[in-house]
This record gives sequence, structure tokens and C-alpha cells, in this order.
Amino acid sequence: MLRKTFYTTLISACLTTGAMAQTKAPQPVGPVPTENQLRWQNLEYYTFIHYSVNTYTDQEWGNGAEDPKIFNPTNLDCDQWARVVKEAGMKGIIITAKHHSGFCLWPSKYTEYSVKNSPWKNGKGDIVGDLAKACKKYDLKLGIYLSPWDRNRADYGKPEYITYFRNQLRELLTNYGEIYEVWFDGANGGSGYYGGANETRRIDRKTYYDWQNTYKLVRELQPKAVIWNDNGDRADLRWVGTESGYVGETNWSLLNSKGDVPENELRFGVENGDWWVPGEVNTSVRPGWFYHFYEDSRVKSLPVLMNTYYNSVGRNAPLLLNFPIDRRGLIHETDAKNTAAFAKAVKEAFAVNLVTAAKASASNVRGNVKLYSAANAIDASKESYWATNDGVNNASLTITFSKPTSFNNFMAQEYIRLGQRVKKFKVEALVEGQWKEIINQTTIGYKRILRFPTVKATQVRFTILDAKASPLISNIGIYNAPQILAAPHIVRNAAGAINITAEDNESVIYYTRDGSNPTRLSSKYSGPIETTGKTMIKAIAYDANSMKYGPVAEEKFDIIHKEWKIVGISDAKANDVIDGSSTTAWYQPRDKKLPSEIVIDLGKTENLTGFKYLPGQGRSTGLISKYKFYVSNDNVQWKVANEGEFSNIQNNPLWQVKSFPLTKGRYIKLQALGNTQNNDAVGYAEIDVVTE
Ligand code: FUL
Repeated sequence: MLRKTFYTTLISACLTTGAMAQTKAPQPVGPVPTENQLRWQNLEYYTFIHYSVNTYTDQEWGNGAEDPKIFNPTNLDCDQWARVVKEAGMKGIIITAKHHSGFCLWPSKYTEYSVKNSPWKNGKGDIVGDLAKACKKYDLKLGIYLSPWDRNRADYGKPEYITYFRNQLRELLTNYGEIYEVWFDGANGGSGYYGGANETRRIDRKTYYDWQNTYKLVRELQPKAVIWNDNGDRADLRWVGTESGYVGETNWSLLNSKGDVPENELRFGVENGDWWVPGEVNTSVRPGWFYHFYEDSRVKSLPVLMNTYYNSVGRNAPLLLNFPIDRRGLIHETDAKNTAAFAKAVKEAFAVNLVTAAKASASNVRGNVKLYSAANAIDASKESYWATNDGVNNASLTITFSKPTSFNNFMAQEYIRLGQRVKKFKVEALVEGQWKEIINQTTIGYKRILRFPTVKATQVRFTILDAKASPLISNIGIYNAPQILAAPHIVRNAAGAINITAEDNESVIYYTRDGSNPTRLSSKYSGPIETTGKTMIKAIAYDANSMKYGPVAEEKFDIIHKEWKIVGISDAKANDVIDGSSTTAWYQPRDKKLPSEIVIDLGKTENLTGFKYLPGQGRSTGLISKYKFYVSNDNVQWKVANEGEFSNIQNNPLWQVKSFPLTKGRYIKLQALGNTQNNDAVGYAEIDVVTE
């Protein structure tokens, strides 16, 4: 297909100079992307698959000594992976063909440390091969993660290993069809099995791998693949310096080829960098990259995934969202469900671009010709663009609706084929005859999406405040996205005040205290609800625009903690145990040996019929598994009211509720007799009681 740039050149060649000189095609500014990088950037969203022997030892990194016999999935099904990925709206899959453990998911002929020595399919299986077939079937692209660091190999650290590494790369890039991305993880931790040496080995990352020759191999075998490498060694794509799922608001697709950018600046890129190396946001759908049972309740929810989307795709960086494969060999149901809901929400958010029914005009149009007119920014084509005359780096484009129109998302795209140019821009809305600024931001790049509270306006003015050269805007989007309605959070503080918060910033919360399901006819939440005793609250978020409700949240609270005191512990942080907040926690001092105990004075005698314990939510340590619970009237004579274990608390660190026959008392004591890791760590987010 002929591109507009081609026409531009044609026109300028046919026309005489003078007034029409400005119709000369805009020239590239700074480094520009390759065809491979452009194709990759258009994918926007794809997945990682993390799977290895360490899936079966509950480790994030295998150390290379794991027996291949433990790799024995009962239901491994690459078609299920591909189905889930497709349903999630992703465009490709990058598989950890070999992670740091060195265990290969394909039967490499260069090592015995692979699926061929596992019981799976009697050693006849090939996961990379099965996945390549599944990707074809579901029209997904296939990418390869090959860890340079190999904790199994005896020759790791020696020159021979580089030959081994390249031999493996050759196998992977030859036998499985087209590969779109090759991922060379930069983690080089040091210690490992190394063929039995069990030692620490350090290499010089800058020289050991001789990347330029490895890249040559990739280019030769897979000319359409992009290369990811986090060591700044002139790869095609860069790490953004964090695995938490975001990139900087300012995000230049440039770095310096010298690789001299510190890790904490990778998220911003370098405005005047000499190398086009766009960022990719890599993060996992769970806290870990590999599967752990105890993270089944910590899969990212729809609102969190939406934030991740705006902080990656919405900031000029494709999203690489990881699925860990579980011990069965499948993507867990919760991960599949949450990512499918995420795909649906993204689709709904951007289903209707309101600019298509609007008119666009610009303060400056290059050569005053149609080829560069404002209309190109609302024609939905990435290949046509609005451009200004050379030297005009400050200009605006105005969108006019036929009637007052509500919206809450703004999207802009630059024509990056000729470089990333915009340094600063703002967006204003004409609301009842007044211009109101709704966005003031820095870079755009391939795509920028911003959301804000809904405004109703007749016009939208997008102004480039500063750019490296005449801005080239290929697309503008204005959307009225439905609010993401999640169940509200309900918390009560020690004094009894209940706070309810919604995940989104526009819905209205309604609540009831009588157990009935709330509707918009119920009480409207407008601030803390004071309570003095036992309370039940049900709350719901309601979006007036779409007239939709989210799911109902429900919380039951027992007596308030106003008069409660922690007894005999001088550390003020221990009050976190009774502050009503699940996000704060207190841990016993490290030198404290089991059994550990914590005593709480309830302020007056209560009729106790049970107690509740919530372990610290931030760490996977200090989870009490065996306990005794005591009640006393005077903090001297104690009676055991209940004892036992908190089963499955490691896997599911939720509220533990225990009941016992009515026991009167003013003091309670939770004694930890054992924890899930057989050490002495003990932590508490909350302790509460159940009364008659
Ligand atoms: C990191 C690795 O150490 C993790 O295990 C994971 O593979 C992640 C994508 O990259 O550097």
C-alpha cells in the first residue's frame, strides 16, 4: 500500500517552489523506528508465559539442581493457554523456553536438562513446539525468552557456554516458525548448581555475552524479530526499570547507544537520545512470575489491570502481561477470568470514538494543503496525519461536536515513522462557553491515553505547546468510557467510623445497614459513618451515566475498638493490630522466639464467643499456623478459650475466624505456637473478637 509520505514526495516533486515549498514532506527528526519496531509497537498487548522446574518447587528462580523428574504436569494444554490469551485480547505469547534454572521446555539436542528427561509425555514432549502450533491455530505471534544466565550448566562463565547458548538460540529460531520477539533477560544473580560446582559465578555483562554477534544470528534467522535486552546494549527494545506495571508519564522512545542511562531513568527514556529503543512494560498478573498456590487470591483485579493499561499502553509502551503456568500445566481460572474481564472493559472503553462524528480544524496546516489537514487526525488511519509548517512547533487542533458531548478519555498518536516530536501538550474543553483545561502533559509518542472526570463540552482544543519539530499527529480519540465499577472497600477504624471508597472516581456509593441490598434509593455515602457497636454494612457503586451498579460489598463489624489497648508492648506500631486497617501490620521483633503472644485489653468485660486473626498482607512470612487463644478478667488468671490451627493460611492469607462457647472476659491473648515456615516470625494485620 502506498503511504501518504510517498504522495507528499510526489506532490513536492511535481510542484514548483515558492508558496508550495511547505508541502515538502516533513523530514525525520532524530532517530526513527525500524519496520520491525513499528510492527511490534502496533501489537500493544501480549503475554509472557513463565514455566519451568521451579513451578514444582514453589521458587521464583530454579537453581539448576532441580531433578527433571519433578516436571510432571497432569493437564498441560498449550491450546488452553492460547485460548485464554486470545480471549484476553493479547496478540502474542513469549515463552520462557529456558529460564535461569537452565531447564529447557523443548528437547534441545545440546543438553540433557530438558523435557526429554521428564516424565511428561514419557520424555517425548516439546512445549515450544506445542505452543507454536497453538499460536498458529489462534492467530497469535510467538516470542522466545532464553535466559542468558544458566544455573545448571557447568560451563557457565566460560567461553564454551556462549557457543552452547547460540546453539540453543539457533534451534529455537529455526524450528518453530516465525518469531516476533526474542527476550534476553539481564538477571545474573551469581550462585547456582553449575553442573555440581555449587558456587557463585560472576560474569562481566558488558563483554561476556558478545551481544553484537548474537544479534547477528537473530537477524539472520528471524529478520522480522525484535530483540529485548536490558543491558542497554543497542537492542531494539528496552526495559522500563520496574516490573510493577508502569512507565513514566514522560516517555521518550530514545536512549543513548552507549547504554549509560541509570536504571531509575529507563522509565522516561532520553529526550535527545541517539538510539530508537522504545520501552516495554513487563509485569505479572500475580505478584510472582511463576505459579504459587498462595497467590491464587492475589490475582490482579479489573481495576488494577485497567490502571496498568493506562500506565503502559496509555503511555507509549506496549504491555507484556505475564501468566504463570500452574502445576497442572494450565493458566489458572482466576487469571483467565480477570484478564477476560479486562479485555472486555478495554473494548468497551474505546468502542466509540466521538471524533468520527465531529469536525476538526487546525491553527496551522502545512502548506495549507489537504494532505496535512486536521481531518487526517480524525480519519482513524495511522498513516495519514495533521502536520504544521516547519518552524511551527506550537499549534492547536480543535474538534467541534454537533451538540454538547460527554467524555472522559483523550487519546493522541504521533506519526512516529518520522520520529517522536511532541514535548508538551494540553487539552481544553469548551464547557458552557468557557474553556476549561483538562490535561497538561509532556510526551505522546506512538500512543498516549489519559482519563479524567467526565466533562460535557461542545469543543475540544488540543494544543501542542512545544515540540522538537513540526508535530505530526496521526490520530485523536475522544471517548466516554464506562466507569469500572468494582465492589467498594468498607473499613472501620478503631473509633468506630466506617469509611467506604470506590475504585473509580466518579461513581456514587449507596449503602444499607439493615442487611438489604443497596440501590440508588438507599442512603448515599457522603463521609464517615459513625458507629458505636455491632454493625453490618452493604455498599454498592452506581454510575449515573451508564445507570449501572457494581457488585455489592458486605462487611460485618463487632464491637468497636475505641477503648482497646495493647498490653505490655512498648512499640507504638503494635497498635496496627487493632486499628481496623488490613493494610497495616505489626511483626514481633526478630529475636523473639516462639511461642509469642500479644495481649489486648478490651476496656471492659465482654461476652466473647470467638476471635478473628488476619495475618500481615504484605509479606508471606510471619503467618501463624498453630495457636492458643486465652481470655482473662484480670490479666493474671488466664483461661484457654480455643486452640488449634489456621489451615491453608499460607496459600490463602485471609481472615481466620474461630468460635468458642461463651466466655466472659476483659483481656484476650493470642499465643502463636507455630508458623507456616517453621521459624519464629510472627505478624498480625488485625486481631478482632466476636461477641454474643
Ligand atoms: C527477571 C527474572 O529474574 C524474573 O524471574 C522474570 O523472568 C522477569 C521477567 O525478569 O529479571
